[in-house]
Amino acid sequence: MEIYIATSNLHKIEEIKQILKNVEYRIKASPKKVEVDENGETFLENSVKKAFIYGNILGEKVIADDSGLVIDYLGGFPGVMSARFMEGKSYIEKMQEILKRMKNAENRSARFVCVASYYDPGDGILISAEGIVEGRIAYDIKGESGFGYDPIFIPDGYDQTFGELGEEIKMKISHRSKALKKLFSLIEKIKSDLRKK
Ligand code: ITT
Repeated sequence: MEIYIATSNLHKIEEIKQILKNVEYRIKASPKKVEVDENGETFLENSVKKAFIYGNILGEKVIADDSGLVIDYLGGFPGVMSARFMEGKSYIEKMQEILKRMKNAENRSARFVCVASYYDPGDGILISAEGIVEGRIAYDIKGESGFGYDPIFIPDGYDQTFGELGEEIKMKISHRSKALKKLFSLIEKIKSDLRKK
């Protein structure tokens, strides 16, 4: 059985395929790029919206991911705006701007949040799960691994950014990995409960 990934972000596709390499489904990139107006106020709202729109357009089972970096000192910013903040500028420029806004910040606590949603347009089942990795914002941009804001995020328990820590550690502890693992255990549980009825 196949599940398509409802995203146009190539980095997410790679991470999701890696995280889900042992599930019993074949995880594939969406064959179509679908425009979704991500105007929701929460990760949950945008995640469900992406899953629902992609699922209905493709007519296939899909998983969507809405995620972002939540910084306490900036009142939760960029949060759901993580992708659209300073749109058109490079991530180096975006991270420089964040570090500038946090120049005097002692409280550097932050977290990456991901809400992953599964939608099957065949039976109408929609399931979502959240994953969070707590950490702090670094003083400098460091490391080239990963994508987006990885070079300024230091997860709890480590002294280096996700950009420096590399793929293997990120895959173990990331928001995306936690959300997807929870999501797939829920899918199994709900489907098996429904089969018993
Ligand atoms: P889709 O909507 O097509 O999935 P997107 O990149 O627009 O792609 P989001 O709206 O979920 O996805 O925005 C997520 C943004 O949050 C992403 O572009 C990064 O800037 C940031 N982000 C999320 N997860 C991240 C991670 O693991 N590492 C670094 N930055 C991340």
